Amino acid sequence: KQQRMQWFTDARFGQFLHWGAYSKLKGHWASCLDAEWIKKQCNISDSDYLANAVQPFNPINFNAATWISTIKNGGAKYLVVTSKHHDGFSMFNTNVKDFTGYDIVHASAYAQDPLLALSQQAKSQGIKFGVYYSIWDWHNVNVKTDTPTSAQKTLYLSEMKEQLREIIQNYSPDLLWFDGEWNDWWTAQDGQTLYKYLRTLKYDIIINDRVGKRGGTDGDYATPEQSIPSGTLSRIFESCITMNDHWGYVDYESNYKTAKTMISNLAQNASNGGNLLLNVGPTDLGQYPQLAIDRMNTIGQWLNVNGAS
Ligand code: FUL
Repeated sequence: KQQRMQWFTDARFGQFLHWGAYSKLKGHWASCLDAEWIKKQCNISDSDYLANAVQPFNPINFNAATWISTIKNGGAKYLVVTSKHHDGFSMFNTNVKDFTGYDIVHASAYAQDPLLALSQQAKSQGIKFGVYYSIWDWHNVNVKTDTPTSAQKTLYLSEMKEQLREIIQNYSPDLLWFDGEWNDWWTAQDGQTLYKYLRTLKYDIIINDRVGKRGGTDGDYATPEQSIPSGTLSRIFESCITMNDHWGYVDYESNYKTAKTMISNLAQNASNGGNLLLNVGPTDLGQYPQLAIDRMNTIGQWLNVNGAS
């Protein structure tokens, strides 16, 4: 395991990307405000979400090479990008029943696969490629009720495994970052079974603890959220934090942390043996917000002078 985890523990710094159909709404639904949770928090119906977020989503300015260069200039060694958040919308080309037709290639105006472009660019620029996947799913017909029968759960599980197989086959990720495991129907045992299955598809893949119930032995590492541990933890960890007040894009973001704060978060984590996964929410048109680009540049400059190789 230590060998398998080596690139990750050496990396120290990764970039998190929350990007999906919700980005199209830029944080607004009438007077209700939210980012990647907007569908649930603002009670958007399936048909309204389809018509206003999913179908018109068309990030024409997306350029994978530019994103990866920004990540690299900032000194991050890997990225984790949302392939499917809680809204159930797939940001990649999926052909799995009950998911296909609700994916960026088949349902959105864009009709291209950004995950493919990102995985290729990451590989060519030497950045490790991680994929976020939400177990909780507000759209999949089998589990959207949040109280699936065991037959429905079994169906969802097999479809989810199929999707993860697509992801591993088509994008060869170095890491899988699960989330949304806290619902009532997902168990630690489900997590262990899934973990073992995924390792048979790619033996050296790294998987976070939210594949299970975030217990001390779930997955390969712990994922403190919006907190920087003040000391070492009993296992490998990666703190995920936002640059501002949201994970997904909103057009009213004003509260960016300073680059100095982010650098000190990074240094504190590194000194405690952990990684920092610093989040950016790209826009509906597929660009990094300028303030995020500025922060990445400043962090990169600091690391060039003060960082280890
Ligand atoms: C949480 C999610 O609910 C948030 O939307 C975000 O993805 C964060 C990293 O994990 O559990």
